[in-house]
Parts: sequence; structure tokens; C-alpha cells
Amino acid sequence: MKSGILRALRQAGDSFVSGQALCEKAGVTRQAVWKNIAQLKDCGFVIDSVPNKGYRLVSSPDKMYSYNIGSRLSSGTICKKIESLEVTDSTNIRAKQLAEFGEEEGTIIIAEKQTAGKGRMGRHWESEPGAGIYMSMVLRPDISPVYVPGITLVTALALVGAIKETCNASPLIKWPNDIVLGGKKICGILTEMSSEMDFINYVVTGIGINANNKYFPEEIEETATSLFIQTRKKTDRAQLAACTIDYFGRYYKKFEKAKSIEPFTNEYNNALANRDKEVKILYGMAENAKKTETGIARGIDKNGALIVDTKSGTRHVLSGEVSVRGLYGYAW
Ligand code: BTX
Repeated sequence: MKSGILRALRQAGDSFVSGQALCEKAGVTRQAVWKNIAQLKDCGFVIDSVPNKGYRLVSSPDKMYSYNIGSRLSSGTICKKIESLEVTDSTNIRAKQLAEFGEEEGTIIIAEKQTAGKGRMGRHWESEPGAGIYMSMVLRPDISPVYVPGITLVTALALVGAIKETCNASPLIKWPNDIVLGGKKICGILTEMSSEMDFINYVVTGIGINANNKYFPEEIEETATSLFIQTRKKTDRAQLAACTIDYFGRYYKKFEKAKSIEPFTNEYNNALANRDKEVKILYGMAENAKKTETGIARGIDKNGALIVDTKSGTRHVLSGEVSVRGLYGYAW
């Protein structure tokens, strides 16, 4: 109900919405509107209430309440439900628990704080409370498990689109699962799946966005950055989260229908930070890579593999096997 009220207020922009109109739009009684408006004000929403005019939304708090995000989603959104948590270990872990119990596609878990945010291969994801966006989506794609890595690639495209639209910045993709701005990492994507040989039980795609972080721990300050550090502007986290969900939904539906990343290869390659740059392929765990090889990254192929021209031939590198580093910095 709060989502419906906020949506009606947002749609009206600077204009007032009468109590009666709010009742009709949100499908609730006058008393329910009054009670929910009071609760929203308690949560930090600034709402003008003027007799005979109605209500007007002045500002929203920087909090990831489900209704703060839900009220900004588009009508065809993939999102069915948002669980908003003050603290959790990892939104991916929580999403996987829910998926195990049959939670439907489109359920989204968002947390203000993660105590055990995860990266790939057991790595840690630094999750400063209240500064970043930490969210995971439960998906049940109708595709073969072999195509699941493509979900990470379309998530990257969604992040590029949403950041461009919301933050007026132009990030690039560091294949396969990072978004970079100013040559440093601002987002990470972690896709996990539970499947049989040829059947997917569920997929969970987790997104971490460094939005309003001002500093990073010493271990990652060379490679990590935030939207705030790069643009000097505070990001409206709820708006960016909603925009990311909607971009993702559109890409994901097309991807599921095509059962391939092929329709997106050009767009992806245009956003690829490593394109035509020298890269180092680290086989196995990046930190303890036993074998490395350098070459020039050319883009992704129709399977989402990175094409790298090396001295000994052209490689099509699959994301599960390797990490890729720029030769001169994190991204290139
Ligand atoms: P990754 O394995 O590619 O990157 C992890 C590495 O990135 C770390 O080892 C560290 O060097 C660096 N790093 C850690 N934290 C940050 C940060 N905040 N910004 C930049 N660099 C960092 C990337 O894995 C996938 C991350 C997904 C995170 C989301 S958050 C919501 C969801 N829940 C969860 O537990 N994980 C996902």
C-alpha cells in the first residue's frame, strides 16, 4: 500500500494529490491513506499535507525500503516482491535460501548492510553499510544451465544502462562481471545457480554497487571506486536500484527468449573496457594463478567467451576458468 501511495505522489511531481485521488489510486480507504502517510513521514519521507489540496512528496530518505524502491519501478517490471533487510550476511545467501523454499522468479532481496558479502570463488565483497547497494534477484530462467553465464553479461549491460541514466556517468564493463569507472571497479556481479544436468532449479544474481562510498579499505583502494568518488554527486540509491532492476528485466527477458547472448554482443563489445587492450589471462584462482598468458582482447563471441589474440593463437576464454587483468592497471 505504501508503494501505491508513493507511486501516485511521485507521478504527480510537484503537484498535490487529493486524499480522494490517493484512495482511488492506491485502492484503499481515506483512513488507511492517512495512517500510511503518517508512517511514511515517520520513516523520513517529507510529505506536505495541505487541507483542501491534499498531499505532495517533497523528498524521500536515502533508505532502501521496499516501498521506496517499489514505487519507482516501471509497470512491466520483473520484480514481484522486494524483501528489504537492515542487515544480513549476504543477500545472495538469503536469496538462495528463499529460492530453495520455492520463492518465485522476480523476488529481490536488498540489504543496507552485509556482514559476509561475497565475491566470486569465495572472495569477500566490501559492503559499507548505507553507502552501497547490495541486492540479489531470484531467477528461474527457461534455458539450459550452459547459458547461465550469459545472465552475468546481461546484468552488466543493465548496470551500464542504469548508471548512465541515473548518474549521468559512462561506465564500462570489465569482462565478465565488473563495471568500471575511471579505470576502477564500481560494481561486481555474482551469479550462482542450483541445477541438474539439463535443468535449472534456480539462479541467484547478486549485484554490489559502490554508490556513495567516500573511502575504501587499504587492500582495495587501488582498484575500487564509487559513483560518489567519480562524479562528486550523491547517488539516489533507491532510484538507481529501481532503474537497475528495470533495465535488467528488459535485457533478461530478451536473453531468455533468444537463449543466447548473441543479440547483445555488439552492445556489450561497445561497452567493453578491455576491447583492443592488452590483457593478462590468469587461469584458476587469480591470486594463485598457476598459468598466465597475455594477449589483446577483441570482444566477446556469441557464447559470451572473451576472444583474446595471443602469440600462440586466438583463445575463446570462458568466464568460469579465468580472471582477466589489464596490463597497466585494473581494467586496462
Ligand atoms: P569478484 O570476485 O570479481 O571481486 C571480489 C574482489 O573485488 C575482492 O577480492 C576485492 O579484491 C575486490 N573488492 C571487494 N569489495 C569491493 C568493492 N566494494 N568494490 C570494489 N572492489 C571490491 C565480484 O566478485 C562480485 C561481487 C558481488 C557482490 C554482491 S553484493 C550483493 C550480493 N550479495 C553478495 O554476497 N554478493 C553479491
